[in-house]
Amino acid sequence: MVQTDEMTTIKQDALEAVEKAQDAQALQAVKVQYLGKKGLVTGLMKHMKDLPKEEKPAYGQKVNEVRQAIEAAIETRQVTLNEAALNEQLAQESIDVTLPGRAVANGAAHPLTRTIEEIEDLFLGLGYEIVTGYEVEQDYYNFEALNLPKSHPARDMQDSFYITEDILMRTHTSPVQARTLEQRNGKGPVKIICPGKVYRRDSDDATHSHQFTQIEGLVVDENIKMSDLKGTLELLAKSLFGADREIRLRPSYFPFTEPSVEVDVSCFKCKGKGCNVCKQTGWIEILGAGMVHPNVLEMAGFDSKKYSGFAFGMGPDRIAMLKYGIEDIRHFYTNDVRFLNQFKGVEDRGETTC
Ligand code: FA5
Repeated sequence: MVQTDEMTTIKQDALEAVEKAQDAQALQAVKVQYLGKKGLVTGLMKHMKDLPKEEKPAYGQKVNEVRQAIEAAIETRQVTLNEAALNEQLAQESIDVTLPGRAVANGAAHPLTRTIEEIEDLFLGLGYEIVTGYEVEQDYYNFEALNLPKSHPARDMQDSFYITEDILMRTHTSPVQARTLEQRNGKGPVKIICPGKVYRRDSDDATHSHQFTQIEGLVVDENIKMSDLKGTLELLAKSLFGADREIRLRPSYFPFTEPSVEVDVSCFKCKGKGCNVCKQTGWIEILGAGMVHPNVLEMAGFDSKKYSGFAFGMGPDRIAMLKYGIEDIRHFYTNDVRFLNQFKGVEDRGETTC
């Protein structure tokens, strides 16, 4: 029978072609050639119409057997080819354990973090607690509780980002002292430092950033005097900038301290002779400070006749700039690894004298 011979030939050719296929692409071509819509096996069905009715079922069954045999062969071949491809890939990708390893890119502490931690270490050693507050703060704690009522002109000293009429991004870390005093229910001693981020509507330049850091210090107890403040700040200056540093206090104004001072440290570069770092003055301003205003104590529930205290607020950004000779504050906030890499292995310049 012609159709049966043809069927046998097609089957044998197909099985041979399957065995010869060397990759998935060749195997797919064989599949299309024999089993595709216009393939040879599909073509065999066309003979059906010429067959007597009684032969049609048997013929159809045989064509199906041929199709199934070819499909099974393709499937088996596919598994073999996949295994071969995997083995070849594994052979090519074998690991050479004798190759030298790749260097690990390790980081270093950010100069600001370094400076803040150095200051924290000093004060922890002096028995201070670290207290953190809220960056989104109530107007009351940021200003009013610090002796700055709503219409006070000194509010202009700190241009603020307001969120609502009564909520703002804190402009300094001083609200943490107001909150802490309130929580202590009029009972001393209080001895805290408060590090954190603060925000002001200052336009950014080499020494100003709209976001920067501050560390607040507050000590409240019986008999706290200006000399305690001076001694503490002297220790801070020597610790940060070297044991031979001196400080000087200049009269200043902050609504929450009375008297208030600006604190300068003798220039660590020229030792007071005058240079570009200290703008030829021999002194560098590092912070604001003063004796806690009695109104601040009273508003927080402390008896200002019994208790007195000192407070100070410094900007670690500017301290880090001085310590590490960084000429632009914006470097701290742009995360440029070329800048940050320079601080790998940098030792602190200051000596801790306590
Ligand atoms: C204050 O913020 C007071 N709360 C500090 C204080 C606390 C005084 C307790 C008395 C008692 P002042 O506005 O001067 O003060 O800011 C303190 C420090 O923050 C400055 O010495 C400076 O180092 C830093 N600073 C201020 N504005 C900026 C800014 N835009 N960018 C970077 N640092 C700034």
